[in-house]
Amino acid sequence: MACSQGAFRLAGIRKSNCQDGQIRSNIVAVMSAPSRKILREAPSIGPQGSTSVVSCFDRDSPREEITAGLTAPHAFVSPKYLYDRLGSRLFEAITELPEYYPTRTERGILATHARAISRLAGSGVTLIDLGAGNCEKARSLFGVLRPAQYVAVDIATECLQDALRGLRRAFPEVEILSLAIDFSAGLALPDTVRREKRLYFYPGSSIGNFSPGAALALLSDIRGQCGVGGGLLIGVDLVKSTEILELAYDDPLGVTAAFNLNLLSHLNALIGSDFDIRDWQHRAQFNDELSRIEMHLEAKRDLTVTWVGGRRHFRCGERIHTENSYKYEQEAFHGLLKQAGFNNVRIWTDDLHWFAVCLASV
Ligand code: AVJ
Repeated sequence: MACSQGAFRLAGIRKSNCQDGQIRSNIVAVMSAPSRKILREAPSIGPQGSTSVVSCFDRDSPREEITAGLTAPHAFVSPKYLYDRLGSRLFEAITELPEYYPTRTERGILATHARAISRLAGSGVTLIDLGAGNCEKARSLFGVLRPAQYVAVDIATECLQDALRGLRRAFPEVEILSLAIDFSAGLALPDTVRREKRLYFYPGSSIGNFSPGAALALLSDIRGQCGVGGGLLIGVDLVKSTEILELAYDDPLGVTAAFNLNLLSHLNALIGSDFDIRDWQHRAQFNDELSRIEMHLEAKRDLTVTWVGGRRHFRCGERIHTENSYKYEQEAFHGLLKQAGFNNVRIWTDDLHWFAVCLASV
């Protein structure tokens, strides 16, 4: 599905059942660079068990989208706004915390099973890295996997360029591309991406930001794109004790708190709001029923926030929901991959069964 210049295409409207029985409509739009308006589903944030919010907003001015979330009965902001410059650096710091086990656990699984992974994936794959970031995880596979082409996809590509320079030097035989695409708004790739043996790589349990229904839609999209001979290599965080989960998202050093609170400075810069960070505190809780970590920002006193185009009064203790991070039972995630149309699934985990890496093919 090549994406022609300047085109804006509504790829499809799907309805899928969520785990909580709610019907979610998922509007997926495919767009190319010059298009401004995008239609998408905000990654599963919203009041508990509610239907998803479908937003139509201007790419360069997220004001309407943010206003809609801040003025909703249960205020929420999409987790994508956690990642401004400082936010991306704070996230990198999180991945080095002893309490934040996902990054190092996944790295260990990939290192231990790199050979098995490349044997199953075959040689000369087109490795498509969704949310490449600093490319560290894909890079760890290069030595054994030897991809024919590497495509680094990310919304923010400044950080990506430095990483790619190093990668090009170390692996001159691999063709390396970078694409600035918000793939959660559609997976269409330009014609420069090889069609043969597409291996999508989606590490870090980023799939956990989506509700199970939206995750299924994304996995089905990937399944449709990778075709026969291709596949998906995906990392997913598994259910474990509430204590371990909550410590990973509320570390004693306060790095995750800073990461969450920094969202308010990002909003101040984006929409001219007057959030005072000192009025808010970080909250991270495991929601057992929905099997997800929820991050919120909680008002420490009664206050009013004002911005161009809106205002909102918050009572002391009232919260803004900023992120969901779903945790899966291994069997449930296996089921989701099968439902998405992947018939062959291999799963590797660590000794403690905290994290899983899955290789799925058609
Ligand atoms: C990047 C979405 C995988 O959910 O664990 C880390 C983001 N939030 N600490 C996660 C995050 C708070 C992270 N993902």
